[in-house]
This record gives sequence, structure tokens and C-alpha cells, in this order.
Amino acid sequence: MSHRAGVVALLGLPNAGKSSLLNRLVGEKLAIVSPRPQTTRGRLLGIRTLPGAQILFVDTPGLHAGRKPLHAAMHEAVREATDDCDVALLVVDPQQGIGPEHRETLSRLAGRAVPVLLVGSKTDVPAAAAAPWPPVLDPAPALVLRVSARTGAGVEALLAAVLERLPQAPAYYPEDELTDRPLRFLAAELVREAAFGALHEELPYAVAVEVTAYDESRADLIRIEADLLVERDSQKRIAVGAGGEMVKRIGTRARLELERFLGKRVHLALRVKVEPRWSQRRERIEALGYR
Ligand SMILES: Nc1nc2c(ncn2[C@@H]2O[C@H](COP(=O)(O)OP(=O)(O)OP(=O)(O)O)[C@@H](O)[C@H]2O)c(=O)[nH]1
Ligand SMILES: [Mg+2]
Repeated sequence: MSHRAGVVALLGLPNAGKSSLLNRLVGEKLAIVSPRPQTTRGRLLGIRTLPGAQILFVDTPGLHAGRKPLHAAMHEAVREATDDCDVALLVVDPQQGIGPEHRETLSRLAGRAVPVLLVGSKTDVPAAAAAPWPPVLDPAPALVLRVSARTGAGVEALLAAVLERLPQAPAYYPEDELTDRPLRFLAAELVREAAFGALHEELPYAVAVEVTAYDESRADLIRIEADLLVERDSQKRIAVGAGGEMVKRIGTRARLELERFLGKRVHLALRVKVEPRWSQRRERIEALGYR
């Protein structure tokens, strides 16, 4: 009997709902999500193994025109995913519409004859459901669908459409594998998500999280030490908060998410650290796992 397997890239603008959809497609929250644009910073693989098939979903940073070193790393991640995939999901929030970023991506994909599924996101949001749809694209996508990552509506149909277009190949990963990223990195990302959630607009974009210790030697408890990196003293003051109240709030939020994800009690020691210009330095961007 033939087996199917392949790489499926999720591409689209910042905030389109790519990471939310990846989590829904894989059935596990692997990718962090926030209302801020440019939440995702690098490629993340989410593996879905089914009878007779294995789908390697690749989450990517949003398509945008930023020029800083961190943006350059993000662009590379998008380009690699675009150039390596067997099927592309172009995820579009109908409220955002289509722009030059989409057209560039489409022409790149057309050059390799990759099937493109145009996926309208957030159907549970009335404004998204009511927005004009579908947009006119050239070249035209192989199929147009609509989904809600929140409710799961349309996701089974999307999965079936993906499966039909996967090449014949053996599985690439063991069937219980969910991602290619180490737990340490996923833990750092959950802390970053908690920081975005607690600090909203107050926090600068150049926040990073580095897990400095990850100790699983005790059966009932995982001990994690992490640094929340900011670039200036003024940012540190905000992230620490009056009497340390903000970093405590971030730490509690992050610990609850980590416990849910790891299925164990977690002790998290979180501190805020100033590292000037980390987001300008290529080797730090790489060491932090954004590349
Ligand atoms: N109501 C609703 N909100 C959604 C849905 N999908 C995503 N969102 C919200 O839209 C925002 C952006 O979602 P993300 O999944 O982080 O979007 P993204 O495309 O990964 O964004 P970047 O990583 O910044 O490129 C978050 O606030 C999500 O909660 C959906 O199906 N329904
Ligand atoms: Mg994302």
C-alpha cells in the first residue's frame, strides 16, 4: 500500500492566523500565538501522523518588509519554507486582504509548480466572515477554503485537501514525534508568549527568552531557569514592574502554560536581563533559536 508524506508550508501576513492554524492541524499547541504582528520568528515544524500518511506542517513568520537583522533571519525562514514545501497553504485573514507580499510568494511557488491552497482564516469572527472573499489571485490557487482555527470549522476539509496533494513517500519522523524543536526552545517560546500577553503594547518588539537551565532529574518536577532579554534599562524597568510585580505575573502565566504543555509540575525561575543590541547580532539570533 502506498504511503504519503510531505512538507506543507503555512505562509501569510503577520497576524493572519498561521500559528493558530498549525496548532489546530497538529492537535497540540506547539506554536505561540499573540495579537501582536510578527510573533513567530523562525520555522517550526508540526508533525501530524495519520494512518498511511505523515504531514510536516511548517509554521513561518509573517510576510513583511522589515530590514533589521532579526527581520532578515525571518525572511530567510519564509524563503526556505517557500522553496522546500510540497504544498503551500496561503493563509489570509479576509479582513487583511491581499498585497504585494502575497504576489511575490505566489510567483515563487508557481515557479516550482507547488499546489497552493488559499485558506481564509477566522470564520468565527463576524468581520472576517463578512469581508469580501475570495480575492482574485494570479496564478489562481488550486483550491479555496475557509477555516476557523478557534472552532476547528473547515479544518477536516483542509486536511483532506492537503492529503490528496501529498507526494508518495515514507514517513520522515517516528509516529509519536510532534516537532523538530527541543523542549527547551518550546519552553522559551511559551515564556515569550506570556510576556507578550502580560505586557501588551508596553513591551518592545525586541524581547527574547533564553532558557539557561532545564533540569528533568526529578520525576515529579521540572526546574527551568530563563532570562527575559531586553535591550535597554528602561525596558527592564517595565518588564520587572513595580516591586517585581510584572515579572512575577509573566512567570506565573508562563509556569501554568509550561505545566499544561509538559504535563508535570514546573518550577520556573525567571529574571529580566539587559542585553544591548541582541536583535542586531546574527549569532545571538541564531543561538536564541530564531534561525
Ligand atoms: N477568533 C479567532 N481568532 C483567531 C483565529 N486564528 C487566529 N486568531 C487570532 O489572531 C491573532 C494572530 O494569530 P496568530 O496565529 O499568532 O497569527 P500568525 O499568522 O501566526 O501571526 P505572526 O506569527 O505574527 O505572523 C491572535 O490574536 C489569534 O488568537 C481564529 O480562527 N479565530
Ligand atoms: Mg505566528
